[in-house]
Amino acid sequence: MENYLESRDTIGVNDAVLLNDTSNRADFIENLKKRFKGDIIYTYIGPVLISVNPYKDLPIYGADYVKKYHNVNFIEVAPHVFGLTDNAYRQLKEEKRDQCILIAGESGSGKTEASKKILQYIASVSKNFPTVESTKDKLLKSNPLLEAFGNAQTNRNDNSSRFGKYMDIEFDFRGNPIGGHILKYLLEKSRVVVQSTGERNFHVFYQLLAGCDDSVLEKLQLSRSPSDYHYLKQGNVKSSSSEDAKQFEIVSSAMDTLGFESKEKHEVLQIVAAVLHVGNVQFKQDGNHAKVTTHDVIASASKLLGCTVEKLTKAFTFKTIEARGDFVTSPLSHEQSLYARDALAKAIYERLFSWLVGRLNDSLKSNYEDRKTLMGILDIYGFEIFEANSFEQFCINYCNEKLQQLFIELTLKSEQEEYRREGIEWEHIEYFNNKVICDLIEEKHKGIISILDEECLRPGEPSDFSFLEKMDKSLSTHPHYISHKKATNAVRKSLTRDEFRLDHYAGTVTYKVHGFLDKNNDLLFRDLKETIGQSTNNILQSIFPLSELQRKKRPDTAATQFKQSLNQLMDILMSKEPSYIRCIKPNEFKKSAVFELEIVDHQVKYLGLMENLRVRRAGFAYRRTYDTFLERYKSLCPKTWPKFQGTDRDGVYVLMKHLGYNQDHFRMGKSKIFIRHAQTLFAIEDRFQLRKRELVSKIKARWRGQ
Ligand code: AD9
Ligand code: MG
Repeated sequence: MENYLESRDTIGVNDAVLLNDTSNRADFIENLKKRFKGDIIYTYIGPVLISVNPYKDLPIYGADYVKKYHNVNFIEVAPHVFGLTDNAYRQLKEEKRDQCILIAGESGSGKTEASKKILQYIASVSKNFPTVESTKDKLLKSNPLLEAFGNAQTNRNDNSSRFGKYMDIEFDFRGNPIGGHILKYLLEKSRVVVQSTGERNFHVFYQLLAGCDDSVLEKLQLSRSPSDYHYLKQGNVKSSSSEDAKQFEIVSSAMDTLGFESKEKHEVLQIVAAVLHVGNVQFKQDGNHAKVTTHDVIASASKLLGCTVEKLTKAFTFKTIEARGDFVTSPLSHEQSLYARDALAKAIYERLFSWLVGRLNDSLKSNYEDRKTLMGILDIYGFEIFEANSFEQFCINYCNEKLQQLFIELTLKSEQEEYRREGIEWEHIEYFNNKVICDLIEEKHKGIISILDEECLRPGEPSDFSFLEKMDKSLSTHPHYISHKKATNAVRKSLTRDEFRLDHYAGTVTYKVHGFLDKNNDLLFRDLKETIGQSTNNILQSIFPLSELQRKKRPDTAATQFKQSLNQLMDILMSKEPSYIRCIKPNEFKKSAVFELEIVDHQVKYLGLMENLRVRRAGFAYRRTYDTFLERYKSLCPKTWPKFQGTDRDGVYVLMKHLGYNQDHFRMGKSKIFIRHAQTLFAIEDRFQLRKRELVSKIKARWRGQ
């Protein structure tokens, strides 16, 4: 605790609750800025950790730091992701309570980095028995593998997560990691076939081209240059092939650690290579249907996909439909063939990604029979606003809304519960509850997802425009939905006829409606499924099971599946003891040492940090159990020094009265004292330091006298 109080002498304050005026946002941000400039990126609001992305490597994650935080109460040391993790880990070990660490913040704010530090810390402080070592190794290696396939360079972040990830680390009764399990959420698969300017496809494609041996490259019939591939050159990004090559080594060795056999590994690479070849297949319009013009390319693609050229060509240029038991085949146009080609590439890649996660889970599975305790780490894609926002941004931002809602409800709830438990009066704090936006998106029958599904399933000729029209009709009065029809003049001018706008908790986003129906339907032509399902590649065969062709029931739409999986995730998180990390991005240029007030201000506002601080404060800035409080300060009152004859609670009361404090300064809970303002605590601490010096000099004087 001494260190915690000494925070007044470090740069700014360690815990924003200690600021003189906690309702002043400028002061709060000034504190973050001062610390950031001094390379202190972490600050607490009570138990919530704020992290400001430094955009440079800081020497604060080494073994010395692990040691500093290990088994130390987190408020006794400067704020750090290790401190928060240690606290959760100790609760898990000592109280056998499942934990979860929720990391939020916008794209590029440092969530994924934080999640890696958590894993690193757990791996460092847990025991190193051989079995545990191997589990830890696998857990650590799962990151580079998943990042290679699921992360990409975007305009906001060079290593942006394009999927949501929830990972449970499983522990035995001694608190040693024995296994793990990963849940993944909606991969942004459209990136496989299109990238905006300045963005790349998923890392693995570039890593493969830069890093594999010449002999493998030849087998995969690839060249080294990304610009030879339609799926890799659209973003026009210059990237470092040496960096990609280095990363390929890491990914390849991760696969070894995770137990991939060499055949399996080769099959994975074949699929990755096949996607690149598929992207280079070209067509021309010949009469009323399309014909393949790139014969060498389709030969390479079919070889790597384990099917014949004839079958693949047919699947790209014809479509078979089942109608009342009969199969009708018709030719595709040039445009439809391109669509089929891209749909196949996306489906293959997405299913490969799911297969990889499943494969990782097999490898991380423990055969521990007793009750396991769990620590979940949630690292999702952050809130994002691009120039053009589509179905993917809609899902990503919806996911962030859900997480924000969980944060609001749980932080307010747990704080209120503590007061109730302790019998302390509670004044309600107003805050913006984004449930209204979650409802707008997900409410049954009325929400955007329902409207979208209805359009997708409607007979006739539903289109993106008819979907937009329906939304405009039924949601126009909603305060967070802005339609180009109903909006004011100024807004109308800024919205085109194919757009709608949502006022998200984290900002206003304009969505282009193009592709919503198609992406939500997420259907793949039967001919393509059949062709790939008969592949000689074992992985492809397993991820395109032919039994799918027999299935009569239509699968749930993409948005509905996503909604269901998010709601399940919320249940998982609610059942655990949560800790929070709120990541902040200091500037839009991925630059170190630049702290832009406006950008930080916006994030502080929408993350609800000021409300969080107010609740924490309004609230009592400081609380301590009676025994620890009395133990520290008992020397300040003759009735409690050297020992109080009575309960700790009475002792604390007598002590506080003796120091001249009353109900305005503190409240007595059932097991804790609650001190309203930090200043009160500082004053007590100052008196304590003075008293300590007096006592020490008395003792010294006595020694000298002897
Ligand atoms: V996204 O929503 O997946 O697009 P994240 O995950 O929030 O985003 P990420 O953790 O990937 O962001 O951080 C972006 C970049 O910032 C990293 O690649 C690092 O270069 C940099 N970063 C983030 N945190 C730290 C840190 N603690 N120390 C040093 C950091 N650099
Ligand atoms: Mg990330």
